Amino acid sequence: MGVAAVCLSWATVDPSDAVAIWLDPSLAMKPTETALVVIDPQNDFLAEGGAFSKRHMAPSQCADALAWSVSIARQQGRKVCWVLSDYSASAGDRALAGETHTGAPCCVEGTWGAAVIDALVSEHSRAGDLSVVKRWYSAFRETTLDASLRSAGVRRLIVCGVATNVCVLATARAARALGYEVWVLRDATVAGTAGKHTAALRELEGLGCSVRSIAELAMDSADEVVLRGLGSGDSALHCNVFGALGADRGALFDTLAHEIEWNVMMHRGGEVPRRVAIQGAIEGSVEPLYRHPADEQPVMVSFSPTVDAIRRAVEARTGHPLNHCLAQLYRTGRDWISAHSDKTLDLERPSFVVNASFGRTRTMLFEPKVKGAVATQKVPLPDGSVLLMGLGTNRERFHEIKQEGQSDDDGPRISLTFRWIGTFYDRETRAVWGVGSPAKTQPEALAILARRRELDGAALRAELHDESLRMLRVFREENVDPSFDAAKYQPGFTVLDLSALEGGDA
Ligand SMILES: O=C(O)CCC(=O)C(=O)O
Repeated sequence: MGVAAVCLSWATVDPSDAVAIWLDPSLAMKPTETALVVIDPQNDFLAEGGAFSKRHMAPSQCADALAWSVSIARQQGRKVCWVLSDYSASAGDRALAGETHTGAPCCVEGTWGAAVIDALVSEHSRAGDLSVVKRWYSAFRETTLDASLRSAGVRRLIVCGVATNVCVLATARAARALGYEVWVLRDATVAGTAGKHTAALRELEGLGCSVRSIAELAMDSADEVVLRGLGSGDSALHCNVFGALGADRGALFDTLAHEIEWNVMMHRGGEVPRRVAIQGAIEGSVEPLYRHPADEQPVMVSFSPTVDAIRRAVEARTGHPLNHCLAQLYRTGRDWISAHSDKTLDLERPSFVVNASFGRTRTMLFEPKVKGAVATQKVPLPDGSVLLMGLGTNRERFHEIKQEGQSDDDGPRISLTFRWIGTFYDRETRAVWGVGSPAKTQPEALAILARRRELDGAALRAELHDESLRMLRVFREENVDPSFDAAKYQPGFTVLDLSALEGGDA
């Protein structure tokens, strides 16, 4: 009888799904059967000046991470459950009643410290959310949380918040004892030290919790999810973008790794710690020209088929054309790109600089150019994601991908950085025209070349040297100035690169 019942229910399932469900029963869970449980997103824990926030590492990064987790969970149709602490002395004997482990008053009802952090105020307790107030470390102790979750049909909890080794641990432990499946988001929880955070995550794994990342949460559905307001507010991360290309997760990485011809690129006499390739919309002998300080750039080739298909999918998100792609292969976690701002000399404005990511998730740091002006943001770049970086973010913040991991066998990542370039170069005539050149049209560029042909060798070398030096100086200014005005690039430059400076000034 049991066998017949099983056969009947399997008969209603698509065979490929059936295999997945057999491999991982949790895949069968509906989004509404899972709840993101946000623990203690309160000023005393995470805001500047909060009683405990100094005891937590990078509270502002945790605040961002919580806001992103809530946004992802909502877009995926999961429940969101808010857990706030009230440790008021008036809460009575049967409560922590101000007796936190440091003895400091914390989350006293009605105070600023007990209020929800700014990053989450507009999200907190929306219609359909669950919410409890706890007086102990565990969100289940003397609350209605278990009853509320069960009546909402929730079976899996995705726990985030503070602190990893205190309330997150106590709540996850209680949840496991009550029979819930529990995920803990390692990059949306925080503790007083990295050591305490890591030890608590290990303990959580020992309790049977699955420790995951925000990127894994975002990838835990086929649908696109979008995190807006990143960087200076004009940037956004789109996850799960390429399902329409029909590729399984990871398949695009393999295709790109083989399809693209990778090159070594030199900068300041050394190899950049990545492999690179440049592709673009080449028409006849004319290509889009993107200039930045580098000793040399690989020769541009036409878009290869997969890069072109990805470009078109990305254009549907930017709403403007993309005619240039810098492809980069981070061979292991030891490959990296240093903190910099993109040089916007040749960009159409307004436009986005777009990083499409494949393979291993790496983290993009958006760091303020003026130390301490705003907190650094750490944006995960999952496989199949597209980061649209606005030019305001590029102006006000550096972006960087740091080394991570300890060994060379860490997984690789490919990024495709697409740009909308408004400067053009003719390989046959060497003419340069468009937004980043004093020549706005091809005939004007040819006229400049004709004038130069009249110069003697020394005069020509001096002119190209001066122009290159001016270009380098403005590049350097753009790299560090958070209020850089692109008008400083005017009237523009005709040199392709900084090679005229070789032997001095570069
Ligand atoms: O790999 C990435 O996603 C970032 C690349 C980047 O910052 C750049 O090429 O300027």
